[in-house]
Amino acid sequence: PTRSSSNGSTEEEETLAMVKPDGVLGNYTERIKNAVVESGFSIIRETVIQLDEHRASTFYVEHSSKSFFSSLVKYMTSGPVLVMILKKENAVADWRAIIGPTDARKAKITHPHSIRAMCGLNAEKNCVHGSDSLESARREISFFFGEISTGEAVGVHDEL
Ligand code: IDP
Repeated sequence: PTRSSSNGSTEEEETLAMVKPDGVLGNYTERIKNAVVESGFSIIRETVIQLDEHRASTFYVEHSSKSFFSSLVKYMTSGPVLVMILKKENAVADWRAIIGPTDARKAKITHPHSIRAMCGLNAEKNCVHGSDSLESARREISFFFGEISTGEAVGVHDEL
């Protein structure tokens, strides 16, 4: 539900989106950014970075006991990633809906118009990330961008 603040404007939300290494290396970045903008998100900040093993492991620490963890870390460090803060009403849930289910093979069947159906390969190499809750979004935004996340600048570009 849309909440209204006292001045009558709708409250917007921020989420963390990432084009994973297979997405960047497969040249899907522009298509994904087009989908972002066409879906009504503002890109508040963006940066291209190369994750190292420690940083990738920390980002996915909740999966550290899973059998696929070492493979996941290897995948996430296999090339650069594009990290973006996306902003709009209901950003967290809407971005999750647009990227589709985790397993890109299933996405191709059940959500053929999703981003993971477009550029993902399987349950691991699924080309994009989206925060799964507002709490995760806050944690992930500060993980990549520090505490100063609520800027108004659009398209700030600080690629490494
Ligand atoms: P999500 O990215 O859709 O939120 P999570 O369950 O949080 O999915 O998993 C994080 C990431 O770990 C996935 O995006 C995918 O890259 C990888 N992953 C998840 N499940 C599997 C699996 O069963 N095998 C291999 N990799 C997986």
